[in-house]
Amino acid sequence: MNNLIELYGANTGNSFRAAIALEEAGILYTAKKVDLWAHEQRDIPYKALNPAGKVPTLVDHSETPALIINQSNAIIQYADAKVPGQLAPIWPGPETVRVYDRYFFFVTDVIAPSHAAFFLRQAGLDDAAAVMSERVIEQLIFAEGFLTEEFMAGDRFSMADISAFTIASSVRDRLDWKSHPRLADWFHAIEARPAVQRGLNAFQ
Ligand SMILES: N[C@@H](CCC(=O)N[C@@H](CS)C(=O)NCC(=O)O)C(=O)O
Repeated sequence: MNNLIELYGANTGNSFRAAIALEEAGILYTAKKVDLWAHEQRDIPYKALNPAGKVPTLVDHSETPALIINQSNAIIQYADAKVPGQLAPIWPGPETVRVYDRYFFFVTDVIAPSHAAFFLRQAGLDDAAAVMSERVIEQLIFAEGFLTEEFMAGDRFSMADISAFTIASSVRDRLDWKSHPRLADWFHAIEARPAVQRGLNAFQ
């Protein structure tokens, strides 16, 4: 626990992503649960930190003025910059390039369609939402090809595993794991990591 760094979040993939990144980087923080059902994300004090009324939000009071980060993937970048070498090999080098390449694959080609599916469903466009949801599954299956070694971007855990794991978790009931044993083994190995478990339980 560290009162200088606060992570506001809830039991959602975006919040888990941020918490897992802090845990894997070994950054001490205080988790602050935002009750989405009670619409706390829309309360004025919280919206002063996150005008979009979304989770997660990281506040680093060790900086003056306090550093406020509203995007889960920017929180991953923050954790990587604060403790270099934990979430990606230190730049430059081909291993680092591969980590960033795969990380952005999950951010833009898998997580983004999943967000799009959510909004299409909310708009009542169920057929379009289904196309986007299917795309998420297809892209995760495609990513099984990345697993030539133990992790999504080589032989060490990285931010690519964080982005991949959180989106794979959100569709775990729809993925045909039996037909994708390498993906299944990777998923279970990531899920079993103590820091990942701490991140998943941060907002209980
Ligand atoms: N791009 C943002 C997305 C954040 C986001 O959409 N958060 C959702 C939960 S997954 C949220 O706070 N929803 C509450 C609401 O919209 O009222 C990120 O990656 O952090």
